[in-house]
Amino acid sequence: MKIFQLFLMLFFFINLDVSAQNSTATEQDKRMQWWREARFGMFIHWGLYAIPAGEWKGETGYGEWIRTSAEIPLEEYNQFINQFNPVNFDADQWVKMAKNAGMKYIVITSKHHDGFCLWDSKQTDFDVMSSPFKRDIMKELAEACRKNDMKICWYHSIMDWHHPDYLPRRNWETDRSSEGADFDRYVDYMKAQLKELLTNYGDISVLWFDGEWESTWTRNRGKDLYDYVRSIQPDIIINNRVGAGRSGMEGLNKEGEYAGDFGTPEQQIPATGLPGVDWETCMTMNSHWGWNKNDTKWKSTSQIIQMLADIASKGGNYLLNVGPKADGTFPQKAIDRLQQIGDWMKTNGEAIYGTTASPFKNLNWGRCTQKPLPIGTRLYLHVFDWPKDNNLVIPGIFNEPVQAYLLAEKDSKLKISRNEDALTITIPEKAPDLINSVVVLDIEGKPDVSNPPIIFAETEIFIDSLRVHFSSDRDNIEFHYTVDGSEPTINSPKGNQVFVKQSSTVKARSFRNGKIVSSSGSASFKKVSAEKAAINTKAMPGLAYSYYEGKWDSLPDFSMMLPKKTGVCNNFIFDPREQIEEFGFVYEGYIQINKTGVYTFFTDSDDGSRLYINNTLVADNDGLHSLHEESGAVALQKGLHLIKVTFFENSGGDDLIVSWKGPDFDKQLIPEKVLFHAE
Ligand code: H79
Repeated sequence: MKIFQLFLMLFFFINLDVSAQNSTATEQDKRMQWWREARFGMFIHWGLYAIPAGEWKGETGYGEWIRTSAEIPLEEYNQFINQFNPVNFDADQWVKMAKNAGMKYIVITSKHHDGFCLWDSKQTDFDVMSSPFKRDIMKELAEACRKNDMKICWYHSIMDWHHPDYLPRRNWETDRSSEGADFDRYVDYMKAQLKELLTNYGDISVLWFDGEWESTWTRNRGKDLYDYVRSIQPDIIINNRVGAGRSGMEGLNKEGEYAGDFGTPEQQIPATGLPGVDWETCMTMNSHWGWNKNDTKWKSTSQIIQMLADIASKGGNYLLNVGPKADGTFPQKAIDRLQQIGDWMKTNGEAIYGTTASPFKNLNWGRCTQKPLPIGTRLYLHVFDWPKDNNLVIPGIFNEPVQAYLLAEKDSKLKISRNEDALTITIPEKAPDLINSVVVLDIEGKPDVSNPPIIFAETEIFIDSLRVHFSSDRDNIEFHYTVDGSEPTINSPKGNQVFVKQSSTVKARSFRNGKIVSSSGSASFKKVSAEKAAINTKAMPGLAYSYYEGKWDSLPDFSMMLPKKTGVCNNFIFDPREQIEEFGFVYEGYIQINKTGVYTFFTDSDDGSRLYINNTLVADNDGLHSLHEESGAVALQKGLHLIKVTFFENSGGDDLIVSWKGPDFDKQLIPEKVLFHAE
């Protein structure tokens, strides 16, 4: 990703997560405060699927998806309800295990995709009250949480394989007719259930939606649901899966689609956290969410503790899953791990709770988290690899050190010395902890570390000249830069910006009092000439389209195929389609450019798309994926230019959004009035 793209992304994330919800940043900050402090929560996946425990007809790899993965007919699956009798369930014990592990909130499946409800719901008989157990599990847990100062949160699946009105049906459920099914009625059912969950159980801290990726779920339904939930509990926090804009398993949202309060990377930790965006990694302790008795792939305590530190060092939360057994107890392996994590947290929790992301890009011995002090900053150095030479080196930090000590031994006074831009802390021979020993380093001021300057320009290409500017969040620095790719020195030109007039590699470096205080950042910009406009073109309003049918995993060569239908449409729309899945479109025509300059084109599509200008590929967004955006820039003369967009939809969600940004306007949908086709 280019630095200027990253900038754009941040801009969007920061703006949209609040504006979409009509609340101000401070309201949002207030609402998110406990969650940002908490950093560590317990996910619980529990339901009928705990009974087969991952096994069906000799296959042993299933989890909470068993009904669909093993294609179990509804009536057969429904029978599990008669066996659901977790007599050893003890809400207090569960909550105490979470609390003892250092977790601050519990997110439990009120309903997973199978549709079974763990509370007493008046909306359905497919709930715990119809099982032999007949106890409202949500009620008992909510009460136990309240007693133990633990936040209670619901995971609630939008997708529902049980409710007759839910659509679409699984394609293998051929004998379950969808005739008469009404998705709007399903949404009413879901809302009535959420009303129960949000009125009968006290304050609910998070609503964690899931199963939003099917074609029936839309951006507007998401916004409506978000508003509905917050109209009942205004302070509740809602994850981004309430909307239809999640961008794959990495769990963050594509631009403009942030209908929710936090992103949800699943089973993964984003390589770099995103400042200004709240996110939470959810992860299994073994390799299933629901209980699977044959799963031997348990993560070690050490892996889990290091992941917790890794996530905190990137500014995120960790939601660690337990899949309880059918008798109501936690698996022993989970109990052991929770206990060991708790042992570490008792000494080191301070280095996790309420911390923010590391100021360092990379530390070869571990991770760093930080907290502001009344004056200065406390850095928590999470040392995974305890140096054998007694020296813990913190590279590229310019602050004056105040004190250093081991978190496990608060009165240990560690010696600190400086060697140019590195601080070295003299540490004892023996690590206080084999997994992650925390060394506290207090410094004066805000962290001033040698990250290179950020180099930013509107686009990567330009026609005449381009303004490139430099920034950094550090104080008291000056930039020296070069435009020929060489390393900037004190003798290089100084300033916050440079206008480049030819293709250049720009490098910038931070200096303070004539001394280098960072490595150099680098970015390349290319001078191009604007493509000539078409001449003598007779253009009519609208785009020519060709409509195709077929099942593809990537864009086929439409030029080799016969379209099912052709015609003219105003826009990049699917209206001419004859089926809602397995189709493709080619839109072709001209786009009118009113001012010579550099234009950036974006396609945002589910599934794949490509955008060509004057027969050159500008944005390649091919592949089987949920809503995902790609872009590219091109320099164009005033006049008409060829535009072509290809698109295919396999199954699930479908969308094609084509936007652009020009020299005198911000990113927007391409308006119909600039689109034409040849006569
Ligand atoms: O509850 C657990 C899982 O059962 C549930 N989420 C966690 C918390 C889950 N359901 N499905 N999956 C996980 C995997 C689904 C992946 C995909 Fe997609 C759905 C691939 C394509 C559609 C979402 C949208 C991810 C990529 C695009």
